Amino acid sequence: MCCPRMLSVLAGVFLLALACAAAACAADANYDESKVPAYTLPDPLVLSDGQRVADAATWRSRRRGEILRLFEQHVYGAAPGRPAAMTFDVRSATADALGGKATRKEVSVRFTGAEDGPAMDILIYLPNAAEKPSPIFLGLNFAGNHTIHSDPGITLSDRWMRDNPNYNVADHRATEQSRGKARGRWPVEMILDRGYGLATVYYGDIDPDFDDGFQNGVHPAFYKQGQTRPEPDQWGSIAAWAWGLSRAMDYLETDVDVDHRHVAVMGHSRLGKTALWAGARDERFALTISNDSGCGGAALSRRRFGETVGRINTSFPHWFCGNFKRYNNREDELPVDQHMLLALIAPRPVYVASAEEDRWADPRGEFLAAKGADPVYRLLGTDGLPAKDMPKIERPAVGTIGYHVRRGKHDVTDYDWQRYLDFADRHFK
Ligand code: GTR
Repeated sequence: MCCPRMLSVLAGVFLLALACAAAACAADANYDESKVPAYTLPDPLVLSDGQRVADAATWRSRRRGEILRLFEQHVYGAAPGRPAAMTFDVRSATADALGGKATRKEVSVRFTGAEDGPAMDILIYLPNAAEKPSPIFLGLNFAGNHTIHSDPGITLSDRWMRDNPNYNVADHRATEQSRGKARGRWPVEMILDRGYGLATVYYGDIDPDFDDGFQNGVHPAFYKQGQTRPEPDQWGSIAAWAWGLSRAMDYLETDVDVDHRHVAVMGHSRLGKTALWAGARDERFALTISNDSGCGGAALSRRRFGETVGRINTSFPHWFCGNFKRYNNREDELPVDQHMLLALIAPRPVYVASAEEDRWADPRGEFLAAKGADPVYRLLGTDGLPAKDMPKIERPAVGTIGYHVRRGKHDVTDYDWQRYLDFADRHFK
């Protein structure tokens, strides 16, 4: 029999479970540093045949390629190359946007060249006060280009998006009230005032973020005859989003107002994982920024702190390649760990940012991955990460690898952007 008291306890437990699921705080997630299991990281400077990588030439000619292929095969999946028939259509260019501060462009990229095929829209702001061509930040956004600023000149996205009352998205469509809803994460004026441009794309243009067996988004356009979903070592959604960033880079290379040798690729959370994979694969990205990317991004998988491989593959089966599921609860069998993802970016600058309260993303695991990439950065003649121990809150450690942990929660803040702008100044100017 259930007495009223028991009923209310049961209801309480149920509500707690719901709240927990919403906050993605798995009841079984470990947040206790003393319970992090002992682990041994694979050595980025040992070749698969056991030989040591003793010089930069061996890293370049042999080891980098080995690690890249391991991440393709076991983690993100391999993506196709640049489609030969892809087209760019500059749909608008306005020199007096944001009260004269910026030039705004909107560019449609048709991946297969077909009008009715998969496509993405790039929104670009360039600083009018600075010399052109401008260095630029490129990042995917979560809810449409129209959310990054209230500028009425931005085309309102008509794509599928996740329902979200905070963003005024209903029936999977954005509304006029969605404009500017993500502006807290995109300080456009601050970026322009520092002399940088900003380019952004709604990630759902490339692949809508839900598990539909890869029937929508870019994947089907690249299936071989008779293929209905990617092979276990072919691209999942993160690899597709990263591929989209490379296609945006293809456009930026053609834009005379953009300094395409100084493009910084940046992303938050799942899009931070994406920015890292894009920066790792595509050496045209001069600088890479990971904001709170966590599991499958900058955090070491073997620590099993906060979100784990098993948990992420269960919540988001479409993010990684099929083979990655083999490593659910078997992290030690992974032939790589995420310090090797950061090492793939070497010697190009990489910045890893964590937030103190974002334990789900494992701040310490993100720092340790940056530390684990340091020997590769040093072998390649850079200063790597100048920090022996985890830096204190809001005391960034900055070399060719940068790291900070700021106060607060899982988010992108002005504090983060100020550090990224300083980091870009340091390496671009
Ligand atoms: C969470 C996921 C994280 C992170 C985050 C986000 O639910 O567990 O890995 O990617 O979403 O992208 O906001």
